[in-house]
Amino acid sequence: MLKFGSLMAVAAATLLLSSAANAQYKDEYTVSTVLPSAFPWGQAADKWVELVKERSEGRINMKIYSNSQLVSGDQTKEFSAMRSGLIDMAVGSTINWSPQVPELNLFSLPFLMPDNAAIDAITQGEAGKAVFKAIEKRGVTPLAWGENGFRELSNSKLAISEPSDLEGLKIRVVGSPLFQDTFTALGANPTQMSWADAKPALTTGAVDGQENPLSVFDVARIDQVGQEHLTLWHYMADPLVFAVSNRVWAQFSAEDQALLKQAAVDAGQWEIEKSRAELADTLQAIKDRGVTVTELTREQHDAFVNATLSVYKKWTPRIGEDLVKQAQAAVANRKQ
Ligand code: X2X
Repeated sequence: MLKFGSLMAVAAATLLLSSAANAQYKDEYTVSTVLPSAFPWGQAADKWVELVKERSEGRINMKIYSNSQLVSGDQTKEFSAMRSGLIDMAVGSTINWSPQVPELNLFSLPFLMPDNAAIDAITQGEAGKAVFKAIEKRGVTPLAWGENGFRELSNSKLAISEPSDLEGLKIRVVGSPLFQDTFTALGANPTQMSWADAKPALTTGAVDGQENPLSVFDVARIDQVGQEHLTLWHYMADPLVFAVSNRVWAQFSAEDQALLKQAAVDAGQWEIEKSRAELADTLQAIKDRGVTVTELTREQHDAFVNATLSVYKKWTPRIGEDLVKQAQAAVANRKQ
């Protein structure tokens, strides 16, 4: 039996050890996002920070830097900055990280995921696990999924209901070269630019159109910069990933790693449910502002699918044949 004195010594040593471990913790961890708190994306990050603070009783503090400010507005640099330790954590879009993690282009394949059940079948299944492994292999620890949403097409010129309507239209596209290929296949004239540059370019008419989820169109008031036409084509959706730089991750105790992960899972689930539930009201608000909303018939939809098939041919080898097949099978077998 241990004497009281030795017990005290053990207790003191434990205290020392745990304070030594805590001493490695930063006073504050940086969390990068593109969109701030007015958007579901920013709210996902807010929720994560709040849950971690609460559950760690204030030991782990995170501060959000939105508008990609930690990478001077260039959202395609976020992943590299996290990998190199310049950014500790992020809630990032699969699109913005795909230049460094080619597997993430999976979600950008046009018309791969027809509905929410298809997104969930991929993220919550084997394909989702394989994508997380790909992220981890490149220096970042993924913890949970969130959602930016199905990206719909807007423009200032005409109601788009078939691929030929896009002929020659200048469309702002996001960070992965895959989007250049999709819009080129449709006959449009795509220009890649950051979110920071998108609204000014729409305002001056440097571009005619853009694609983003309804929540982004609504909150950023894209209708106010002449985007009068909106086509609901659901051609892709970008999940969000809650993640921590591997270097920072390794400094947390196993308990705190579990805490950070569970808080991310809970925040992600909360945000996905919330943003899906808000969608109908958001669409109504957009219509109420006088935006022409075009929905596609099955035939019109299929014309877009056929026009973009070449993207699969070029990008499947880059994403990984097995991963694409796995995702397609998950979608085909999804629960409705
Ligand atoms: O830049 C965009 O369009 C945005 C905000 O949706 C992303 O960061 C992918």
